[in-house]
Amino acid sequence: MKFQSLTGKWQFRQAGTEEWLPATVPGGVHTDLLDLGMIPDPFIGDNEKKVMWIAEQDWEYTYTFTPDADVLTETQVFLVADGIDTLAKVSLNGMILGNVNNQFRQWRWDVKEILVDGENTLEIFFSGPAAAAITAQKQREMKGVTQAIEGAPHVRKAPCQFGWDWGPMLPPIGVWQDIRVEGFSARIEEVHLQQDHQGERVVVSCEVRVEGVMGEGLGVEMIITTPNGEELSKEAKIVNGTSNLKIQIDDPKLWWPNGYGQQSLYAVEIQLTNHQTNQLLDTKHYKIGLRTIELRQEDDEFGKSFQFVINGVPIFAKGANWIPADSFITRFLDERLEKLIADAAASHQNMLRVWGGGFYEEERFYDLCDQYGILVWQDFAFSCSIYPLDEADFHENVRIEAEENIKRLRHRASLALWCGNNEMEWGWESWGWAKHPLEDMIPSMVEQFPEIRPLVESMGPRDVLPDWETLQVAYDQFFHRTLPRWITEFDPDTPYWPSSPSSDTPFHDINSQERGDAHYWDVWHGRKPFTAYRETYPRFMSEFGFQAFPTMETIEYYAAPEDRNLTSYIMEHHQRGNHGNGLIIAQMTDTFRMPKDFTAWIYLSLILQAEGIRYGVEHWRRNMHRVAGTLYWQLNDCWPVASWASIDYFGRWKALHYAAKRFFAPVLLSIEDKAPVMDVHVTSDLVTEWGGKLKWTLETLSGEAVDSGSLEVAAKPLADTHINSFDFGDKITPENERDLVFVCELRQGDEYVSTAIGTFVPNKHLSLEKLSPEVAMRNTGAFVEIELKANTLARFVELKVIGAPETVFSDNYFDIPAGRTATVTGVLPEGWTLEQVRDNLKIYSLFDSFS
Ligand code: BMA
Repeated sequence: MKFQSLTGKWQFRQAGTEEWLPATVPGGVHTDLLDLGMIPDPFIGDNEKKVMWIAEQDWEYTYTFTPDADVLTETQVFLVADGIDTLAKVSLNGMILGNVNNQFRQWRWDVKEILVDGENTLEIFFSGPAAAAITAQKQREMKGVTQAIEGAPHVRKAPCQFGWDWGPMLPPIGVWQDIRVEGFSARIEEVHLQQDHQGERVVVSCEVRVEGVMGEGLGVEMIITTPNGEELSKEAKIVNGTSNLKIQIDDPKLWWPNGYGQQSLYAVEIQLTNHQTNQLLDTKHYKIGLRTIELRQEDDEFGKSFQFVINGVPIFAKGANWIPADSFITRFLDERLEKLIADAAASHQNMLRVWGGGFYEEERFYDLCDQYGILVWQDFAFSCSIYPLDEADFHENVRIEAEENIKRLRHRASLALWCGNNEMEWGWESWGWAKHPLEDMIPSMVEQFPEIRPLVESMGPRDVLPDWETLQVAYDQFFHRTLPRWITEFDPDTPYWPSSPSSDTPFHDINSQERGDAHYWDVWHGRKPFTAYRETYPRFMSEFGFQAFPTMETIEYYAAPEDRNLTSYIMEHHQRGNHGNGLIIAQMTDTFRMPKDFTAWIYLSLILQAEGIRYGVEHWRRNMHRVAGTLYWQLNDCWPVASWASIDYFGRWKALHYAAKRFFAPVLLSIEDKAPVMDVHVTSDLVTEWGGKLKWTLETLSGEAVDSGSLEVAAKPLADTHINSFDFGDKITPENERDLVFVCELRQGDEYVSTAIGTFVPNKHLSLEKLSPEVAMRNTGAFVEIELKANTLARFVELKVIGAPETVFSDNYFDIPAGRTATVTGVLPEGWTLEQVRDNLKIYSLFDSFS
């Protein structure tokens, strides 16, 4: 195979204008205009509004090139685009190759007869996606999310790019992935790698499909390189364009999710050779991990389980939901992507859900997930909307999209689940997309009982689409029959789930506590207290979340000093959730005292989010015999904004991410606080028993023990162990409850493991005092080690190096009980000395937020 890349320096212009301007491919209009300094940074202030016109306009891109002689002389020559975003007409030398209309598909055109020896001109005419969506919506109304440009469901493009409750309305436009010319006589069209685990060995099989000129001597070879560099290979002939090969691997090194073992990967190379001419025609490279996967759904005392089982080990899924990492993904550097995945792994996450409102991720994303042991729950790209699945063209477009992406990703070690969509079965069940069966009776009931008229009128006008029944039938057909059939056909080894959330009992009880997965939003959208999490026992919690502002340095990026007030126009512009800032404020006052200034507001919002999610996760982990996973909403952001993310757009850890590192730890110490009773648990994700010691004290905030003791801990493997129930009913009184806390410290031998604190009143009522820590700092190679000894109970201690906001510490926003010493490490900022860190270290704790 001969390749000629067509990426690099192109030209572009707004349709109807004269002048061509320099462009970059892969890339897009927004980033090209930004590079030219022709638009302001859309992420600052309300600049988004000033650049929204871009997606309403049409744009032209052009590239002139001379084909390489060896490409041109091949018998087959194709122009291949891995991704075009989204609505475009592609022409070569004035000949139209085709109209494209799907961001998620690859496009291939035979250009053998069109390419000339000499200069060729490729032109791509893009139609504005916002304009197209709005026009299509006028012809046929679909339902979508309120924070998005109308009509988005008509366009096969990442739904959130049109706007979301955390994302700007800036749909990108451009060639967003590789584009090239391919010349070949025959090529590998398709490879299907499968594995059969037979006790002490694994047989890897490979089905190869070849396209092009089928000569006599065509052969294929599979070469597997084991993690320790050994090569195994097998050859076979191509017959009728296909071939099947098998290689047996003895003593396989299994691939495990993060926390359960190594992520051993085997390199697989497939070579297509013409043995008559001794010519290597094409090669493909893959990395596979040897593992079995099962989504175990067995009847049990609670209903039906929903448990991922890898290599026979039931996994408690710990993770988050993943959204596109940048509104303009083509500029997102590999290093930044790796940092996000590494940060997920560093907080003991083992699963990310590639949520259906984004796009099927790029290869680099899955490479990282394979490498870091992050299982991928992969949604198809449908979210919170009604799509025109009854339209033949739309359906066919989606069919090709699904087939291509299933085939592209099915060999991945990290791929754990195919899921039909995000929250659409929920929409049909309870968001008023479908009419209630009794609804047609309402007019006659009003006639009969006039007194109910005000009630009926207060419910507002009916909002169903005129053709909702057809659309619901199309939904049912697609997600419950068609798509699962395609999965069985193309990837029978990966489980399928119709929607998230779902109980797999179509349109019925979709957020059930008995079966399937659940999304629980009553704490955020419903304004219930964090304690409400403890009333839920889903079989798998695939979404729940609580917002916080991004870190202060990130706010400083988008909000000028005069805008740094929670309800200012700019702070509300960078908040897309309905009443978002109000919900934060309300929940905050249940837990904390009124913040004294803007810095305190931001700090409190961060620790509030961390506390809320901790509260939920600890409860579900304690109930791991019933709940098999929690994925909080959401890991990351696509622009700087107030959101549910634990890592903000610039990659800075919010308090939640540090909390995740603690509450997802393989051995978790937690307190189920039901003041005055404190139940202590140790939950373990280890496969062997864990032994340690628990030291507990009931003490004053300044550290005088009222009661204390210690207990041996034997934590059962892959289970929760209830250590003890402490009833302090006889010790806690209205007079002392604000000055007493229950402190648990877990150790293994000499090694400190963790601390948990239970309070008898909300944090806001604790009689906290100012922390004046003794601070000691040391340099250990590239690291700085900080020791803090607390004079009084310090809650949610925040460490910051002013001027180096990217510094990640081994822990942060942690508690230090009085008299104890906390030790944390961080990477010394590049070019900094220990002295500089000392001078710029800011220590802040809960007390400082109100006093
Ligand atoms: C769920 C998600 C997203 C949304 C989030 C926060 O509904 O699937 O659609 O951003 O909650 O509201």
